[in-house]
Amino acid sequence: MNQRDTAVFDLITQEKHRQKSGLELIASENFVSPAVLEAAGSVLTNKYAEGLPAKRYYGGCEVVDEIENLAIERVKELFGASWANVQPHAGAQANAAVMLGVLQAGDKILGFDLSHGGHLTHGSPVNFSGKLYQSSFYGVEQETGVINYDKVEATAQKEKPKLLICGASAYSRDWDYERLRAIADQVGALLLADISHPSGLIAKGLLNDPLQYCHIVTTTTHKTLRGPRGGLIMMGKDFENPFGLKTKKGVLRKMSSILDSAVFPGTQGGPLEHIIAAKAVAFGEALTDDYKDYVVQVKKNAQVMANDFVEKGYGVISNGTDNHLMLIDLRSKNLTGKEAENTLIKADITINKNMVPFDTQSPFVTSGMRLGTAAVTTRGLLENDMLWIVEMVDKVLMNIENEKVITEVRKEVNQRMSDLPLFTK
Ligand code: DSN
Repeated sequence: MNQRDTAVFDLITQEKHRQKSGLELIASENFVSPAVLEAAGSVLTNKYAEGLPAKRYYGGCEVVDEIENLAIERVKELFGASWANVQPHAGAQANAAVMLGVLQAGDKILGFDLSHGGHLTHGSPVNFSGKLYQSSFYGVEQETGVINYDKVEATAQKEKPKLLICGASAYSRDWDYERLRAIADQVGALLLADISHPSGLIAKGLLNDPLQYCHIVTTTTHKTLRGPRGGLIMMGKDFENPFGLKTKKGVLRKMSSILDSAVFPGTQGGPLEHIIAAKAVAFGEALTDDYKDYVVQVKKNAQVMANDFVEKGYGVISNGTDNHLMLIDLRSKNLTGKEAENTLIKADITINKNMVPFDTQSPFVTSGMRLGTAAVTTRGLLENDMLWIVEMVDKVLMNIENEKVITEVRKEVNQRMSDLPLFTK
């Protein structure tokens, strides 16, 4: 039992080397601090704690209760929320719990089209959200790459969804939550914002505030928020449920109680208290001025990167970005997303292929690639480095058959990145 499991730990060492020596441009990834990593790898993984702090189904939860309360209080302070549940294991689980809490099977939902930058859990037919509920979608305008809220309103009027969902995994523009709330109110829908991607920028006031207008907000904790892999649910203001659900004493149940029950026992078992501790550490970090400097730099870096791609003739959707990511249509370069992803990885540059709005390719091939600056900014890279990154990406993409050029780029990338820590500050 004391023997080191070299099969696994050698692979972990290899993965650490990969992360250190390459350029991580996947928009949904980031590098956590040593403190977040320590909490995630702690003995808290040993503890069962089904239930909520002070209302558990197991003994010995005094310490994890304090940890979970810390995570809840910190995230409420960070976003100005009045209520939060930090147990969802991931963003998908947070969305599943919200839908279980506010919908009946067969109810209508309206979300942002996956092929325009939306997310699987917002109604895709291959996901529970599209199988259990009747989904319809809104998208972006072909000419601008931006959402037309008049069209969202028209679709909402036609479909009369019970839940209107906003948020995306590949949309680089800010959201008009105030307008979306007005639309939701017109049709009697609840409004859910899934802010998984830009939540770190929202927390520090660099983008519009969804908590002011949306009934419910979900996010992952590992993207711009720079915590462990996980999810959470929040509300700006708790409210009495509009479905007439009552407590045993005959009073209307609060949404917070319905959502808590939808997480456990509705959709999950025991919470991952080691991950909740790591979330608490990450939220503590996100409350600092250093983190504000970080997200400001993430946004600056994304703008410089997007502008430079535009200058080099790449089809950046909506011609720029308000957040940490950009979606690039490669058709003007006669490339597919699959070719770009597969070639860039040979130079240790990691991106993901992505559908672009009105794509003519399948999801396995795609016409686009998605890039983000959250991870490279954590490594300490600044605006000038973004110009270098675009130069490296462009050099590879313009020479996809030229192994010599690709090898040269890989060496340059490795040389520049290997000396930098994964987490700067
Ligand atoms: N897989 C995440 C992303 O890359 O955006 C969303 O679930």
